[in-house]
Amino acid sequence: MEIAAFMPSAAAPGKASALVALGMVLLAAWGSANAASTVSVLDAGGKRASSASYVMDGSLGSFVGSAGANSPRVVARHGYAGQLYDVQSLALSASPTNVNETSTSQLAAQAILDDSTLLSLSATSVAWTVVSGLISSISANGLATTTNVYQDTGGAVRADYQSRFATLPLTIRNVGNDDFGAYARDGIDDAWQVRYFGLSNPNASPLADADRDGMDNYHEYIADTSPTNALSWFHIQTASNGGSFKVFFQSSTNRKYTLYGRTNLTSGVWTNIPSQTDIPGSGGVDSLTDPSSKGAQRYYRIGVRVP
Ligand SMILES: [Ca+2]
Ligand SMILES: [Ca+2]
Ligand SMILES: [Ca+2]
Repeated sequence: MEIAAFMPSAAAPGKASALVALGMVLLAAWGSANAASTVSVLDAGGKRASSASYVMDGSLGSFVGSAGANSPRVVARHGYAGQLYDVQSLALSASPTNVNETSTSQLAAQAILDDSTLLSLSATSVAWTVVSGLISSISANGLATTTNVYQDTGGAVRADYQSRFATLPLTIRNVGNDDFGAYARDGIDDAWQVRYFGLSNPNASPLADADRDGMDNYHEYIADTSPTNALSWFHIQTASNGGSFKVFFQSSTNRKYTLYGRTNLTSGVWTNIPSQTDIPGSGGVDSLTDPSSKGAQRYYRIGVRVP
């Protein structure tokens, strides 16, 4: 913002007084090579100058006054011991607005006054409430505390001051994947449990086999198969030996697969095939191939890993 300095015309004092006595005085525009002002009007009392761009109160023998610009609307006051105002609305802020789960954010409120100036409010003078989201509390001094979430989650807080209120959205960031409510610390990604079982369902526990397909929830999670569809469970669908062994399975794009083999079904060490290790799934029926298996008797299994 720029506030132009006001310079009365260079008339002699006696002449200026005579002009003021006539009422409104039109002052000529002033300018230089670096600055210019629109035409200013001086009121009858000789204390206020205004133009299309600004208003400026002068004073005679005291220290109070105000100056302002029209666009953007800003008013500054100087020298007043206090002022009367009306609160038109509230402006809220938070630091940070993207707050981690089980962390805090400091809320703040400003009153927007009838002359468009801002008045910072102490947080304790404002009544804070939670509108929505996993915000466990807001202290009297405006410190909001978030709870665990299973994914990035929106929330909102509200501030009431006098007869005005405002709301502010916050984002609660998911930091840990296994810390949400009844699903915390059970080895399964909470978002996966909520996706299949809702927010708090005993059927989501790792040892439960909700769809009774013989594979419990923990292993369905590792394989990224559906724990609520008995036709969905991880297994080798087919195998072929067209010169070398190839095994087929339904894959997930969120998992990686490794082919293990050995020559005896009941004994020996399962050894991974180096070229068939940690292969990303395509989401369709994939296959892994043992290139060294030609003519040999071999047994296979597939390992699944959560990246
Ligand atoms: Ca979490
Ligand atoms: Ca969990
Ligand atoms: Ca299943």
